[in-house]
Formats: sequence, structure tokens, C-alpha cells
Amino acid sequence: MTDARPRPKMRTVGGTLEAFEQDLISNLYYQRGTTLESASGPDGYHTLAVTVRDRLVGRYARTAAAHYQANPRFVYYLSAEYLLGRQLRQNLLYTGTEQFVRPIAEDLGVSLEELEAYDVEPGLGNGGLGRLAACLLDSMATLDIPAVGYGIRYEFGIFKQAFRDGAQVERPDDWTFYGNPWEFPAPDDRQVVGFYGSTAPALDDPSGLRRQWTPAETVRGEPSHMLVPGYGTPTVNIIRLWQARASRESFDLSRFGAGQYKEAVEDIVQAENISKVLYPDDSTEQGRELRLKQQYFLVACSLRDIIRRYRLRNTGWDAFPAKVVIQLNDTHPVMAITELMRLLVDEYRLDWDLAWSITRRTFNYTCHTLLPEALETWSVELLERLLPRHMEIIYSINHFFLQEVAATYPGDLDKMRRLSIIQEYPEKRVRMAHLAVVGSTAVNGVAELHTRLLAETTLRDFAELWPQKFHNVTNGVTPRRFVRLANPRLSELITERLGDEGWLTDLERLDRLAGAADDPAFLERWREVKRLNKVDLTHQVERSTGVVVDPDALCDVMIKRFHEYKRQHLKLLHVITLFNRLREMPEMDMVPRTVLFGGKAAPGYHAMKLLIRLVNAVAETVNTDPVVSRHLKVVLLPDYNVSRAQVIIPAADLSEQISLAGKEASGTGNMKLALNGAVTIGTLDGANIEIRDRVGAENFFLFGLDAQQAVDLRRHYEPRAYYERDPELRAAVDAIASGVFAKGDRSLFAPVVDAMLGRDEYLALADYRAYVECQDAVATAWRDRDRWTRMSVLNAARTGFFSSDRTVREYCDKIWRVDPVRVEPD
Ligand code: Z15
Repeated sequence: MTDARPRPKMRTVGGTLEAFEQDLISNLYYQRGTTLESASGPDGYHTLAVTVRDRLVGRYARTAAAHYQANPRFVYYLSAEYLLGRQLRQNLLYTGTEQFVRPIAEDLGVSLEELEAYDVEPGLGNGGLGRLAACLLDSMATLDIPAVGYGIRYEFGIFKQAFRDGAQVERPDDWTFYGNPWEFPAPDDRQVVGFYGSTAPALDDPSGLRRQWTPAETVRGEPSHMLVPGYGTPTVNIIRLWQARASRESFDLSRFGAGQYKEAVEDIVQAENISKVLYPDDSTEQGRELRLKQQYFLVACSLRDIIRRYRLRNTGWDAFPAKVVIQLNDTHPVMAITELMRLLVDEYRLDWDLAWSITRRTFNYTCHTLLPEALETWSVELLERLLPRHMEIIYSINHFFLQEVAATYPGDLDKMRRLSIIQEYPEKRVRMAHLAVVGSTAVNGVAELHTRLLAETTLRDFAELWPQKFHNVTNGVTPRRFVRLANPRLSELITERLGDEGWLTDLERLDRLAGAADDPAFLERWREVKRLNKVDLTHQVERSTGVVVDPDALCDVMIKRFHEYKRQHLKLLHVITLFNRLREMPEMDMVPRTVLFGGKAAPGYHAMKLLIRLVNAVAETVNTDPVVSRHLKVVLLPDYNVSRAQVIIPAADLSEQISLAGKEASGTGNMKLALNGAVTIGTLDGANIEIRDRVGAENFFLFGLDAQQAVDLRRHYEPRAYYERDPELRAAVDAIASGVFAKGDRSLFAPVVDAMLGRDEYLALADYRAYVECQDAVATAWRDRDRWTRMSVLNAARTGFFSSDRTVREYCDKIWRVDPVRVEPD
């Protein structure tokens, strides 16, 4: 790093450029053990990462000190998944050091982009639920809320997706292979967790409610943490991730001595498998023993850590619920309720009623679904084996709960059966959502419709029993990552128009852009930003798929996990319809479109893996057709993840949110896309409804059945009738059946056709005609450039409500009742 050129003296919260440069050189030398002359790309990346990271450490230390001093109520967020996204750019932004890196990197002849290529995203989640957890942590830190996120440090995160002959192939995500500069191991805080074994009565307990568990197996949990900085504030919180390690006794010396090497390490392998890999199912459950072990491992380690932290400043148990609020992200960590009961009753010897009162006041539960297959249940047989004491505790909780029910509804056995934590038929299983509701103070859904449907259907009996327990907290997304970092061009334009960057922490200020929607010069600049973003995306599409797309075409995106209820197949029927129209009328004047899909299918979800093959097959056919490909391109971008989302979202013109009404709890991609000026085509589902209410019906393309109509139609539904009645639909389905997308092979995609004409579980055929007509209206609107841009601006201007800052404020007001703690500034 030479001083080749004079640079401006800059002093900001990030310190000075000179100090930053000094630290870089020193870290390169002492942390990486190398010099400027011989540094490799990874050396440069790691050095930059730790130099930026170190600027957050002082803030973290001051945050911890302020929290210690204030002894406030803490939010503990328990989640099996976190999708944090890449850290480098975020931390450059949050420390105010991005401005230093450019000139320094330039001097060294490297670009920030080159260095960023080494920044790996920790893929410790599947989809919306994991990304929501990351957005909420970002907002909690930004709002100075004392909070810790707890999760699992999976050695392998969500699989990497590639396509071979159009079919999804999965590769392991060895995300720490080159080391992870963002995390700090905290070996002193390790915990020990037990599994299996037996229980016996406690000697001095006449009630029989206190018992002693002797586990047959123990595993160590080793924590490391990553920093979670707030934006525009010195607060830095942490996320603590647990990794399973064999306890020291696991190594079998006698076997090793006898030459049985593999057997000697068997127990080690078994123990460390617990945090080996993320289960790649989003919204479906497999009921595997190892998965239950993961869940209990997370919960047991985290609760011990929470109690350790509580005891740093507090004594006795009375204040526990006043100092600790635990938010359960879906049912995955719900065993925490039974684990806290076990700790309080068996280990700390509180009596049952007091323990139960503390427990109920400590927990809250967020439900993220309405799909029956996503509601977790665990077989009693498995629980009795793996966690025998917890099963007993569940029986006791259920016993006392059902006494309460019986007192409220005397003689109503049916009600008891429906409310019970234990499902009896066809086999005995524990309903985790019921346990969550019974053991929590507050239960919330994630969008207005979702919360209403929860209370009317899935959790109806509970909502009737305890109406005051149920709340809605509509999801949100962080504008820092999904606008500022993902879309710097748009951010600059917004800041210029609004006068300052205040909108980044007060997103409803975007409404002041509404006036600009009538300013032709502003519309021109808005369009130009979108175009440049589309050029960037075009390059990425070409690099990863070889497909050349036109940045001036309407960019139509559907990015989300592949799932039947989300209806990627409905989108595909539309694409095939456009294909058929163009083949029939090659001269027709069709609006040029690029249809972009992104998303993974769970490896065991065969129907969706076949659909992925079909999307790729249709893409191949469309893109190589000399006539059709002039107007239409179809791309399934491989390995959709947070980093890819940050490139796609700023370039999108049209946001596809076409789930069957009543199935998508909220959706959060819908919010990210609208904030970046994409117009939504969607059903009245999840948060789409709230988006439409805000942007205005005239700036939203609505189609399809509503949730009630969908339920009604399902009762007497015949998909074939729709197929026979609608020639374009018939042509689209027939095209799939004919084998044109499979080199004449009629059998390959026959299961897709059979599913559509057989049961069509998610009513795609019923919504097809409305969808296609709505897409025709989209095309018409697109031709009027100013009309479209106006809609785009108004979508961004009116969706400030969907900031996760607002979501966190609502959690604070309605559920957590926590106050911010201010931290000494830099
Ligand atoms: C998941 O990503 C979601 C729900 C689940 O039950 C599971 Cl297991 C995973 C998603 C919802 O499908 C989506 O609608 C919602 O926006 C998101 O959680 C965050 O609440």
C-alpha cells in the first residue's frame, strides 16, 4: 500500500483512512502471516474482513457493558434457522468504512468486487423463516433492543443447487472450508446436553412431580458468536450458534488400542452428527430422530446459557420472566418449554406451580404456517426413548391443562380431544403447536389474513379458549440489506430526492416519494436505475446459464422455494401459453419478457424436482426457438440464495406472488420486491393483501380465488372441467403431455400432467384463466412506459410499512415489553 496519490482526509465513525490502512497492513502481517508482496486473494479478503470486524468489537464491548449496567429485560430469539447473507458489505456499511476501502484497494490493484467474491454467505436456513429471523435481529440491534439470537452452527448449510440435464443436483455446502472470519469461538461457555437414558422418582418429593433423569449419552455444545450490528447506532448484539462436539469420554481408548480404529471413534461421529447438516425441508416435516436431537440440542444449550446470563446480575427466580423473554420461531424450538420446566422443577427444585407460572410468562410463540404438513408432531414412542423425562413433563402439563379445559367446558370430550397436546389416533403423537400455545403468553401469526385464519381454523379452539393470547405481527424486511446494500443506485436516488438517509431507519418516509411519481424527470431517472440494475442482472444470468437476455424486456420474477402451494406450475402454464401464442402467430406484437425463476426444491420432494426439470426443459425449448426467443426468454437461475436475491430483486419489474389464497402465511419476498419498485401480480394471500391495501388497487395486479372461495371450490372441484372449457389452457397442458419439452418423450412429464388433471391440489387450473388475463393487463400497462414507472415508484413509496423495524416495534409493544438500552457512541 503506497501513498501514490493524495487522498482526502476523512474522519467518520469508521475512524480515519490512515488508521484503517495501518490496521490492514498490521492484520495482513500478524493475523495472516504474510506481506503485501506475497498476499493472495483470500489473504486480502480475510485481512479486510477482520479489519472491518474489529471495528465492531469495540461497539460490542460497549454494548455488553451498557447491558450489564442496565440489567434490562432481554429478548432471546430461538430459531433453528438463520439466513444472514454475506457479511462484508454489510459491515463496511455499518462501520462507515466502505469509503476507505475503495481508494486503498485501487492503490493495491484489486477491486472490492474481487475481494467480495471470497465472502461466503452462511446458508443456515431454508427460506422465509430463516431470513425473517435475520431481518428481525438486524432491526432489534438498530432499535437498541437488548437481544441475543440462538441457533445451530450447521457444518453444512442449505445444499448448493446445480442442474444436470435440467434436473436439480445437490452438493454439500461446506461453508467454513476457507475459515469464517466473522465468528468468535467462545469455548468457555460450552454446555453439556444429555439424551436417552431413564428417569426415577426424586427421593424427597411426595407430589411425584419432581423426578431425576439419568441420560445415557451426553454431548457438548460449543458456542461461537457472530456480531449483529445495528445501523446508525453503536449497538452490536450477537447471534450465538451451537456446534455439537463429543464429550471427552467418547473416545474409546481400549478399542483404539485393540486396533478397532473406526469403532473407537464411532461415538464421536455420532455426537458430532447432531449439528452436521441443516435439514433442507421448508414447511414440511420428516419426523427424523436426528432432527429432534438437533432441536433439543439447540434448546438445551440455549436455556443453560440464558440462565447463566440471568444469574450474572440476578438472584432467585421471581424476576426471571421480568428479565427474560424467549421468542420461539415456529415449533422447532418448542421443547424449550419442557426443558425449562425440567430445569426449574428437577434441578433447581422449584415446585411445579411456580415453575409453570414462570415458564408460561417467559415464552411466546410465532406460528409461520397454515399447512397441516408443516405442523410438527413427534411420536410419543420416539420422545419416550430420546427424552424420557421431557415426555413425562409433557404428560403432566397436558394433565393440568386438560383439567382447566374440563372446568371451562364441562363434559365436552370432543373439545378435550381437539385441544389435547397428545394426539391419540392413528398413533400417539405430541402436537408441538399445542404445547407451544399452552406454554406461551402470546401467540402470533405473521400477516393479518394468516392470524385470522389461524384463529378460525388451525388453532381455533385455543383462540376461543384464550382470545387475548392471539396477536398479529405482520412480517417485515430490513431496508438496509434489501434496499441500501442490494440497490445502491436506487438508494442514492431516494436519498437525493428526500434530502437525507433518514428513510433507512424510518422507512415510512418513503411516502414522500409519492409526489415524484408525477415528475417526468424523476420517472426518467427511476427507469434508468432499473435499467442499469437489469444490465447487472443480465451479466449474472449470462455468466451462470449462458442465456443472453434483453435488459429492456419486462423482467418477470418468481423467486422462492419450489413448493406446490406456491404454484410455480401456474406460472409455467402462462409461459407455455405465451410460447403457444407466438408459435401460432409469429408476427404478433408481444411485449418482450424475461421470465426468471429462482429457488430450490427439497431433495426428497419428487414432484417439485420434476417441476424443476420441466421449467428447465421449457426454458431450453423457448430460448432456442428462433421466433419465440425474440420476445420471450425463460431462465431458472441455479442456487438461489440471499446473495442472488440481492442481485435479482433490484432488477425486477414484475413480482410473482401467486400462491393459492389461504396457503402462504405471509411471504417476505413480496415486500422486498415492492420496495425495489417491482409491481406485484398476486392473489389475495398472506401479506399480498396488506401490500395491495397500501399501494392501491390500481398499482397491483390482482387475480384469482380468495381464501374462502378456494375452500368452497375444493369441496367439489373438477380440474378437467377447466381443462376442457379453456382452449389455451388445454393447449398448454397438452404441450407438456405431448413431449415437445422432452424431445418427444411423453412419459417424462406425465406425472405433472396427471397431478394437474387428477387432483390439482392447489387449484391452479381454476385460477389459470384469471391469471392469464391479468398477465395480459400487465403487458398492456407495460407498453405505457410512464404509467408503469409511476406504478413502480408508488410501490416503493407506499410500502415503508414493511420494514422489519416496524415489525420489531410491534413485537416490543404487544409482546416483549422491552425497552431500548442506549450505548456509548464511538
Ligand atoms: C418457512 O420458511 C415458512 C413457514 C414455515 O412453517 C416453515 Cl417450516 C418455513 C415461511 C412461510 O412459508 C412464509 O409465508 C413466511 O413469510 C415466512 O415463513 C416468514 O414468516
